[in-house]
Amino acid sequence: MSRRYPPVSIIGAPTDIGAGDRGARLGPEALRIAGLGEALVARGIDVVDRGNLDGPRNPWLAPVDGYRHLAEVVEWNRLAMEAVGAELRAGRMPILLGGDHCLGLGSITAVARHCRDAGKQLRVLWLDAHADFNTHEVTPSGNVHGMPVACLCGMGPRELTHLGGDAPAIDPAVIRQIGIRSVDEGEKRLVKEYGLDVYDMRYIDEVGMRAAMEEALDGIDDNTHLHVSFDVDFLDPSVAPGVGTTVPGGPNYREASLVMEMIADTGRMGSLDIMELNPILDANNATALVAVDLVESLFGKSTLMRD
Ligand code: 6HN
Ligand code: MN
Ligand code: MN
Ligand code: MN
Repeated sequence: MSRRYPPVSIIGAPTDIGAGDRGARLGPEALRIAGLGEALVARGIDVVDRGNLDGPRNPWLAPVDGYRHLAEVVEWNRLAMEAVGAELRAGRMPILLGGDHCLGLGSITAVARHCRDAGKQLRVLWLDAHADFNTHEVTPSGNVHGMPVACLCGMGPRELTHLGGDAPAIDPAVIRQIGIRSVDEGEKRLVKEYGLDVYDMRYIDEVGMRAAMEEALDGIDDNTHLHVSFDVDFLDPSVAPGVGTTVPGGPNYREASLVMEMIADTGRMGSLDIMELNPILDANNATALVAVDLVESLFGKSTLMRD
């Protein structure tokens, strides 16, 4: 093995509180059954599974003032923030298993705090079909999994924007969004206004995944903490059908492998979210197996002979 990785802690967040379909609450178990922990151990990594966070149940209600389940979303994100923060303080790499992508808010709020305390430069790679930059005014659904990036940038309800104390938790300039191909009308205006660095599928088709990733990773140095927020719907639905919000035209298996390998090559990944896997919509846990395979690539497994 060519590279050493810090010790890893797996944290399950079994909830679909921010999603439009139920089932992502089963994601952590599906990833465990697909062999996530064992695959990392087999790569020589020290892995501890902390088990699951225990948050409120999903009451499955209609939106109120543009948000579904806001109080429960806040509580799940508080739990995620505390669990991720504790691992970072212990010098370990947290892997947060969603659960729906609203949890990226809690996870990245903790990572941002850690970077401020440690004097590290933060870079967030948001691998997703969606920009997740909605607000309660423009959301078509009220589902908070469509809003975490906006909340991190200071736009949203105070309980979420100030989850870690200060708002905004991050500067939009630290974010690189990759694989984007579904952005709602009002959301598009906000993405432009905030100047998010978006590598959408049109751009990836034109320049190729390698060039897009080189740009997205440009400027990373020894002092960078790289946070990877991997929404499984980033992948083309032909590769990953087991998610609630499939969007055709995503990265295929080879392109996704290259993304993960190029991230691994930086050696700077310090935290990871694996989000939106919905085993109810999957077939024979196939999407979980693909996700685990790609996470192995994130930890240095190469499809080429470079190990
Ligand atoms: N995700 N833009 C849509 C919405 O309802 O806001 C879909 C969001 C999907 C969010 O996949 O993490
Ligand atoms: Mn997402
Ligand atoms: Mn998505
Ligand atoms: Mn920078």
